[in-house]
Amino acid sequence: HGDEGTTTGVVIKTKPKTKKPSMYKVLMLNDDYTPMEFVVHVLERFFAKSREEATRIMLHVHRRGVGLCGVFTYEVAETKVTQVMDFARQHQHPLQCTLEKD
Ligand code: NFA
Repeated sequence: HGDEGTTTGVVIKTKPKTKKPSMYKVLMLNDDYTPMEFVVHVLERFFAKSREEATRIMLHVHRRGVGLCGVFTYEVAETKVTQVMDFARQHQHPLQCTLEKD
């Protein structure tokens, strides 16, 4: 006789090894001293924003207290924060930037 039955077996499901990286928001905080034009320059220089978009974000931070500069992987976000803080300090402005898990 041939095989009368149906082959059975346990299906082993494996996970794909790659996974999407956690993303982090870079936020900018308002203060009373940093000039508006300096903030616009920072957004253009470090976040590749157009003049229009940079102005929109700056005014949002000015009016609401905090605003989103961009969302990046951890290493990129940390680098942006460091670059902005160093640049602001070099120009003696108290501008603050922070990172927050998305
Ligand atoms: N509030 C600042 C001012 O009136 C402008 C500012 C905007 C500072 C956004 C920091 C962030 N000069």
